[in-house]
Amino acid sequence: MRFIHTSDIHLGKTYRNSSGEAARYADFFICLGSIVEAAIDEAVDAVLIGGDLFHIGQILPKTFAKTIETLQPLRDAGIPCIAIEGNHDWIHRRDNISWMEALSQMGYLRLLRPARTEEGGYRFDPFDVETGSGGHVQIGDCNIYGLGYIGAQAGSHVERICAAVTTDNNLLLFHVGIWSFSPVEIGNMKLDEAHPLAKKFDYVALGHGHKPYVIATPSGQEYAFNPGAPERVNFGEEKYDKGYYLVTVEAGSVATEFRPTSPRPMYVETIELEGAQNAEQALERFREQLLIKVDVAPDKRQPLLELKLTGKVGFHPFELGRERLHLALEEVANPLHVEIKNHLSLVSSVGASEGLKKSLAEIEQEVLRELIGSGSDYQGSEDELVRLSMVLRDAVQKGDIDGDELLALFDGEGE
Ligand SMILES: [Mn+2]
Repeated sequence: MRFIHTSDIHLGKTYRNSSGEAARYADFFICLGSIVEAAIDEAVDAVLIGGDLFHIGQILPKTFAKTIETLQPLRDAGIPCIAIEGNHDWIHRRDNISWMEALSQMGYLRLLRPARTEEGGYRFDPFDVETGSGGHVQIGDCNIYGLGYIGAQAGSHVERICAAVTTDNNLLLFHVGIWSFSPVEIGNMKLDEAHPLAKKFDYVALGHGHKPYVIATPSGQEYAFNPGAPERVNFGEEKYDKGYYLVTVEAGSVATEFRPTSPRPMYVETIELEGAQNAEQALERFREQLLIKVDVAPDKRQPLLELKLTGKVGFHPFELGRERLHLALEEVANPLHVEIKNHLSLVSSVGASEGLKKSLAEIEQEVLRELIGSGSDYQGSEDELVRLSMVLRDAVQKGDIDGDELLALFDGEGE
């Protein structure tokens, strides 16, 4: 038997209200489409999806329609798509049919779910095409079993899972992470807890962690494989290998090949602006560093960027507002979507331990001078602006002018 094992497709994910919303939404369907195409080219016997086909349980109707469209060629080719639910597909309302169940009833998927016995054991009923439900499906002489997402107790269920399987040539679909291999912090089990699975299953098809990894018994027998997400789903995945497994199982021996996919470029970078005196200088350095860090060759797709701005600067960090940064970004990196974390701090001279006996007026003027001086446009005119501010303050405090008269005062000073 030859099959493709993929997982964590996350259809429906996008950046809401971002100009790249539509293109980003399409990324995940394009990615699944490329895997479907490969399955047909390779004429595999099945496609296995280890959970998180969808990004959320309650998907939009258009996501459902696009999923059908993307899976249609697989169905037309007669290649079964065998799937389990992940934590993202999980639907808590039992009175509602889930989108995964609907796809299974319509014949686009074979959604595998175990039943539970009264004693707390597992039972894998044969998959029924009519109802689109069951926990076990046979392809050739291979027995494929499906567990969804169990959560934190997964490790303590291994014994019961193995006890429910009495056939040979077994495969298991399991949405669970393995501690120290999986980058996800929840829904994991310990490595030792997983090993008994190797006795029962020739291949455990994992999903959950978006980073690929392989699990072997202490004697070195590889038995559990996590392909990771084939597209970059979240920031943090920019350095992971992206792809899926093409697997051949023959008489109990397993051969795997990791086939790369083509995810959208993603960068998570720190931009160091330490010591920039004004916004212009900072923007210049921002551009220089982007050019070095982000590869924007014309044949590449528009990248996804997460940028952290750091350093102590001589102007108010608010001056590097979204609009100015976005203009510079468009010029230099042309990103599809960008998230900026502004960690800049203003160099402060107030509170420095010089002359403690200052008059209130002096302190006021110093504070004002610093505030004004931290605006790049006002640098060099601090004294004039401090004096004007004091005039205005005095006039307001005396209460003898207001509104238009205050503005007239500005005009007068400006001439
Ligand atoms: Mn996932």
